[in-house]
Amino acid sequence: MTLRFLTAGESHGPRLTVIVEGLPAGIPVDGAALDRDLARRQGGHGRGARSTRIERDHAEISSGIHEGRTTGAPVALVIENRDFANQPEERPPITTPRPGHADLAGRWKYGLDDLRVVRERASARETAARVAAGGLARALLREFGVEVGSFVLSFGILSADVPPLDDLDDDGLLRLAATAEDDAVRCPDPRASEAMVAAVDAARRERQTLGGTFAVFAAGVPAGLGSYVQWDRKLDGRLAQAVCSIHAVKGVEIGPAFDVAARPGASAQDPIERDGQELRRPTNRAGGLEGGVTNGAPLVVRAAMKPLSSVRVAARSVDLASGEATDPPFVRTDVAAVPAAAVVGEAMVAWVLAEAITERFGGDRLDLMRAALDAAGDAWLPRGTR
Ligand code: EPS
Repeated sequence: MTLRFLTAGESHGPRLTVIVEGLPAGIPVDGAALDRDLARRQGGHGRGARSTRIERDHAEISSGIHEGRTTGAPVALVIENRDFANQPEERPPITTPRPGHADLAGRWKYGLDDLRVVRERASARETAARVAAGGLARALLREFGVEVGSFVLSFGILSADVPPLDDLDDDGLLRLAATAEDDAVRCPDPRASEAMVAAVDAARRERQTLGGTFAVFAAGVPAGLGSYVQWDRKLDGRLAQAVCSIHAVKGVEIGPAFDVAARPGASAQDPIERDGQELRRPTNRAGGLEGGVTNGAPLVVRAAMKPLSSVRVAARSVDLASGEATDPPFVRTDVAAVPAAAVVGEAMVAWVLAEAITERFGGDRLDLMRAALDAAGDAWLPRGTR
């Protein structure tokens, strides 16, 4: 294990804490850049009052950075929960589990009768801490020319009209992400975005929630990260785990995997072509990974997020205190958080790539990692990765 992070904190507790360990020394860290990512995660049409009006996430760095650079020591980051100040002293126990949430699982697993205790830790508020950790991973990746971005592809039944992602190179993907950056739902197709905003408003009126899909990509990825030799070293599997661990994400796809599954083999691969002294791949159906190893093409991961489980319409359940059938109490929530999940997806993909880069090039010192990257030449590197 080269890199690791651990988060702690409850959704309505005083603060979230994350400790990041294993970062090489020498990475320039810009606190304002971490906060920009935290703000990106808070946004997106469909977020509720807490995210948009109460919280103003800021990562307080309390260790591991000296004169703006990592030292090799653990980096501790703290994010205040401003909503903590609004919590009443006494909060009645919750005994009716909400379907789709971790409530019932928490009772079974930890014997917690007050399901509020489960909710507090299982809440997606925790993803703020992940984005802070991901910001450090991103700072490392930037030193290697790797950029991670994202955009929303669908909201409910509405889909963005974008070119097939397997036809796009780094620049094409970066352009889509730039278009999505200022969009209300982080969608690169303005027409679809308008309809998505209206769909969120309609869902809010109908007391419903919406899910959707998003893409996360990495541009400028060096070839040769990951491994094909063992299941837990394969980068596709590690990316799938990382992205699927995001709250409400139930599916992950590398490249156009589900579409490719329906094609005959010859049109499901990316031919290897010679281009002068370099190799090029005219398509990216593999999503940037062959054999669990990066192949120099952009890394493209898509994820499906289920609609948030806190709906305000009848959601049948059982009160575990009385045994009676009932609806769970409604708790304030977002209508949709697909744009936020996309930003969390960036953090998770950045994290896995930072791990893979430190594994390949050594994880103690940035200068030695750079030298190792320069030494890792090959007569037949993919185009643009020399
Ligand atoms: C969440 C429920 C909502 C979200 C929260 C995650 O919080 P509350 O119940 O306090 O309104 O706003 O997300 C965040 C606060 C955040 O920063 O992402 C849940 O149950 O997961």
